[in-house]
Amino acid sequence: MEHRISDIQYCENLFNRFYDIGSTESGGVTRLGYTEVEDSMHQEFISLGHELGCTNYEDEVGNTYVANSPEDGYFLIGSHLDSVINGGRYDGVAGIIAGLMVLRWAKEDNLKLPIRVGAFRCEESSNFGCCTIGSGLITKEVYKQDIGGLCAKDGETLESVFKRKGYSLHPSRISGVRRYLELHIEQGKVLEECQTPIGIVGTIAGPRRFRMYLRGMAEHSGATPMLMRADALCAAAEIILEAERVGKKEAVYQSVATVGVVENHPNVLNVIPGEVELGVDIRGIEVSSLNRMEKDIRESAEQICRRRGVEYLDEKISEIPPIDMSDTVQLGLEQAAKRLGIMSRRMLSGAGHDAMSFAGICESGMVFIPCLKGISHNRTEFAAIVNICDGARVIYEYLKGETA
Ligand code: HGY
Ligand code: MN
Ligand code: MN
Repeated sequence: MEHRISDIQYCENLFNRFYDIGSTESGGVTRLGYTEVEDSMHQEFISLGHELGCTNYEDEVGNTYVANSPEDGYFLIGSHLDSVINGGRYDGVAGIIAGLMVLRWAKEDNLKLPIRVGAFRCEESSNFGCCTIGSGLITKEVYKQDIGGLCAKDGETLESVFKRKGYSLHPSRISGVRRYLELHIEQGKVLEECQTPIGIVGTIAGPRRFRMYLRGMAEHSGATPMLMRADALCAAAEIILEAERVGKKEAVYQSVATVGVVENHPNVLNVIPGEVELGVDIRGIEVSSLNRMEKDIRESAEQICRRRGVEYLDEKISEIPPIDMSDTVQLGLEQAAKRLGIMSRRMLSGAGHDAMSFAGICESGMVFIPCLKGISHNRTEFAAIVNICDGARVIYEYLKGETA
């Protein structure tokens, strides 16, 4: 789709206003949830909203909203401004930029539609091990249990962060949301490979996460014979490969399994690893496949540790089921793309998103745009400004259709 130069320039300006925040030496960004860096992103978001003549407010868990009207029954365009460690600059940010572009077009066209853009805190599991904390708490859809005990990378508990910032772990549920819409980079290769500018998400794969605790025996690496060891890291190595094997077995159901966290203690050259913590992330769109993976990985881990004389303990830290987006919204977005002459395709999301939190309280939909080679959660993540404009236009066209 052809875009006005002014729209391309505005989109670039928005991207550049966030660009430097949380920059790392290796060229990526680290903007962990519920940290001062994420606060800076939210401050920039508020300034950009004010420049559009919008108001802003913060909810009880620190999510920030920019609104063109105080009216209830509003359309909420959301995403997040936190990132993984040394991640890219488009994951989440592209969705917030799209929301601001929609607000600007609605203002230009004097469109009488209450629209709010929401930046949800701590969407990534990188800081507290759990994802979509801001949107999951405010919708009361994800975290029914108390998550105050979750520990950030720096050791502070979520409860302590909330106390310090005056937030509540038990907020009133968000209200007045008529539809939830989110634009996001695909974080996969499908759109790029099939040269389609717009993806319309049908189902978001459900993420389940576990911590595994392995306790062997820390001993002298030189004086302890090979057959007399309880090496926790060797047990972990077997478990990691087993998780990969199980994930590959279930790949036919679009499931995946990853061990993304390995904490080895004491992690020094001349001591046999005594204790290891693993973080396991499995995803899938079929609950039966998720259940098989969970069972297989945990049972195998227990057997591996028993055989090696290593104590084993695990705990599930989060489980969100596969979530379907609204059929009506999917159709509406598809028709909007068609009216604009932009090619679109229905697709799945392997990654989790704040839209998971909203699907249970209002009709929700997601628009994907391509990212270079499907790379994400990596400093080389890249999406073209014109693709962000395409996606934002589809959302705006959908909203205009809602006024008819
Ligand atoms: O991990 C995810 O699925 C997302 O990037 N939060
Ligand atoms: Mn992400
Ligand atoms: Mn994201």
